[in-house]
Order: sequence, then structure tokens, then C-alpha cells
Amino acid sequence: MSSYLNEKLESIYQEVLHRNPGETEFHQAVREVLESLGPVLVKYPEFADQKIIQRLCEPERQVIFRVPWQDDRGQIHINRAFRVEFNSALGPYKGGMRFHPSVYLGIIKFLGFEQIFKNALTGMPIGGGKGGSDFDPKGKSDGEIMRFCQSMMTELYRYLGEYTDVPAGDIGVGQREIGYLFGQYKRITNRYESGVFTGKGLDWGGSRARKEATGYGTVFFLDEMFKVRGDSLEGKTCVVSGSGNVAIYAIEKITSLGAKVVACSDSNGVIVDKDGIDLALLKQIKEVERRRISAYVQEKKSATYMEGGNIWTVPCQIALPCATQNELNGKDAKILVDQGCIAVAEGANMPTTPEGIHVFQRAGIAYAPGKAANAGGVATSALEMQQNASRDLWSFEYTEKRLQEIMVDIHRNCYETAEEFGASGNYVVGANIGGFLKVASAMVAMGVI
Ligand code: NDP
Ligand code: 2IT
Repeated sequence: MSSYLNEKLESIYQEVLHRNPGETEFHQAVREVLESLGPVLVKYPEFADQKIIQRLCEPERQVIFRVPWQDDRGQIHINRAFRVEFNSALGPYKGGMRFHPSVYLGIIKFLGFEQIFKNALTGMPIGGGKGGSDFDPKGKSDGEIMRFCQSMMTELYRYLGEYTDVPAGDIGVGQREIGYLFGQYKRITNRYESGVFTGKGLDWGGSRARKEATGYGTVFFLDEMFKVRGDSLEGKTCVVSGSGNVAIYAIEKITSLGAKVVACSDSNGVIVDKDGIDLALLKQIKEVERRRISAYVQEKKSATYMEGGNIWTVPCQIALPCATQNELNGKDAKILVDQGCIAVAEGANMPTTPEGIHVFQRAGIAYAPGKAANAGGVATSALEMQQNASRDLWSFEYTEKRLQEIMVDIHRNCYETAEEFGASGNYVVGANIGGFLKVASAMVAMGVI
């Protein structure tokens, strides 16, 4: 299912397909943005004259390199790594690194492309980029993870810098990996350049509330959508896919605001706990012991585990997809709506397929796309850069307050922009146009570069 593009945008899209064969996730992300931009080109013809959209769809720089490393038995492995420096109109390239076997150029490009608009929406001075590798961290020892990170950084360091490109975490990359990557960067460059990485540990340049920021921010955005509708999160039943960094802190915040989370998942299965997910137990299993989510039912007998189950079949009023791209399709969306779901906010990047989005929008439920709803993570990364620049460390309360203000602003911008362009209540249109306008204006101002 796809909507209509006018002739100009259709020809730009065809060119993107032609220039980037086989990169289906990138095509999907581009198409979704282009579908919102028709009225923008009518109002601002200079963006078409200046070929802003064509320039935005072509990364400024793409790096692909080999990462050889040795496992604990001395066997040699070769992985492939990427850094796509997509757009630096608003600041240094900024975006996470993903370690997952599914990673290839098309995934990094879709993520980097989304990141341009997301970062613009935060109002912070950050451009868009993304990186990663097809390295699978599952089942690897700490030593293997360290050697992989060191080998990766031995090449990657050349392209980074606090004024150039500032990576962070994403799937499979948390504080442990960032420690190894930052350590090797520091060693090679002989510079303690805190601002070159975000998501660092608190003792070595990290920011309070960065770990919590993406999940918390998604719930702050959701809360704003409920306020607009004269409703609240209090007493609502919720399901959250995934059980990683974003999922855990979305569960923490929404629970503290009075909702009950009855299910979460990993790529093997789904747990359902009618009493509400036990957050302390979940953190112990996932953050401390790094075990599979199935371990939850061994500790809590009242919960159930569905191996290979589909989390979207669990009845709920709120769905928070916090795992990965295209994890919620048209059929899932229909099941959710039919079972009484009234709101969806994306903690993950592009988790809902175009068909799924269409189902939500036709049903008129509150739907927040990831580039708006999960922007709290990168926004707090920008707050971390700000603290690094001033050699400061803010309190948790102050940092969380800043994060909440940013999410309220992003919500307002998306809401008002959708109104202005005749798409009231459509946060996809609001986010795409809101982000695009900031980047496009900066690009025009800087000339043909
Ligand atoms: P984590 O690695 O901490 O957790 C990822 C979770 O998603 C795990 O439960 C994982 O299960 C599940 N998952 C990953 N890939 C798949 C897959 N192919 N199929 C099914 N389940 C999968 O990552 P994060 O929580 O950091 O990231 C989750 C999402 O949020 C991603 O889309 C990421 O891009 C996005 N995001 C992250 C931000 C951040 O600050 N970390 C900021 C903004 C967005 P399993 O363990 O079985 O693989
Ligand atoms: O998708 C994302 O916004 C992230 N993974 C966080 C990026 C960042 O630089 O904090």
C-alpha cells in the first residue's frame, strides 16, 4: 500500500530507486518522507529549484570497511562495518552504531536518513548519520566484544571528531561497547575528546538520564498526544515490544505514570504478565545477566511465555513498538485496532510498515512515528555533548526536565505543522515537514555544497 506522489516527487523517488538498488528499507524511509512533501514544494518553490530533496537523498559521505577480529579460541572472523555521514547542515553528523547480523548498507542508510529529520526536530545543533556492523554480539564474551570494538575503531577513528561525527549506541551497542570504542579512540588519537561519543559512562563523560532518555521521551510524547485528546495514561493497559534499552525505560516511565504494561518480548518470544511487568526482575535478566526474556517466567510463575509468539495479539489500549524496523505490519495493526488499541508511539525506528501506518491513520487512533517519538535519545545525546563542552555534569532531575521540555516542543511542532499543512492530527506529516523545513532552510543558506 502506498500513497500518491506528484510527478516531481515521483521522479525523484524513481531516481532514488535507480541509484540505490536493493536497499529496500532506505527506499521505504525515503518514500514515507516524500509522501509528506508535496504541499511544501508548492509553498516553497525554492527548495525544488535548489534540488534540496535530491541532495538530501544522497549521503555526504559513506564509509564501508573490513573489521577482522579473533575469537577466544583464536579463530579469525571478518565483519563488514559502515558509517554513513548523511547530512551536516545543522551540526556534526550524529547517530548511533548498530551491531546486528541483519545490518547492511540499506539499513544504515534508512537509519541515517531518518536521523536527519529526527535530529532537526530536536532543535539541537546536530546533523544526521548512522553506522554499524553485521557483527552479532549474541553469545560473545566480553573479550570478544572488546577486540571487535577495538578493531572497528582502528579504522573508524579517522572519520570521527566532536566537530565532525559523533556516534552513540543503537541495537546491540550499549555502554559496554561505547566504553571499548571510546577507549580505543582515545588511545589512537592521544586525545581525551569526550564529545566524540555519547552514551558514555557517568564516571567518564556520560550524561545522567541518557540511558533512560529514548524510552522516557517516547512516553512523554505519548502523554502529550493523550492530553490533546483530553485523556491520560492513568489506568491504561499497554504492550511494549522488545526488552532492550528503549523498551525497559519506556516500561519504567509509563508504569510510573499509572499505566500497566502486560507484555514485552525479544526476537525469540513474548512474555505476558497480567500483574504488570516486574521491572526490577526485567532489568536483572536483561541488563545484569544478559539472558533471554524467557528467563522471566522461571522467576515469576504467574507469567506466561509464548515462544515465537506475536506480541500484537495481546489486547491493549497502548502499543509501544521498541524493537526493530517493520516489526508491526498491516495485519498486526488491524488486530490492535480491533482489540481496542487507541494509541501507538514508536520507540524503535520505522517499526510499523506503510500498511500498518495506513490502518492506524484510517482508524483515527493517535499514532506517533519514531522520528518524532524516539527523538529523546539523540536529544539527550546533544545534552551530553553540551555538558562535555562545558566540562559539566547536570543532575538527573535537571536533565530529565530538559528532555521533557524538548519532547513537549517536538510534539507541539509536529501538531502545529500538521495543522498548518492541512493534515490535522497527522503526526507523520507534522514530523516530516517540521524536520525537513529546518534542514532545507539551512541548506539553502549554505549554498550549493
Ligand atoms: P537493544 O539492543 O537494547 O534492544 C533491542 C531489542 O529489540 C531486543 O529486545 C531485541 O531482541 C529486539 N530486536 C532487535 N532486533 C530484532 C529483530 N530483528 N527481530 C525481533 N526483535 C529484535 O536496542 P535498543 O533498545 O537501543 O533499540 C531498539 C530500537 O530503538 C531500535 O529500532 C533502535 O534503532 C531504536 N532507537 C534506539 C535509541 C537508543 O537510544 N538506544 C534511540 C532511538 C531509537 P533480541 O535480544 O532477541 O535481539
Ligand atoms: O536512533 C537513534 O536516534 C539512536 N540510536 C540514538 C542516536 C544518538 O546519537 O544518541
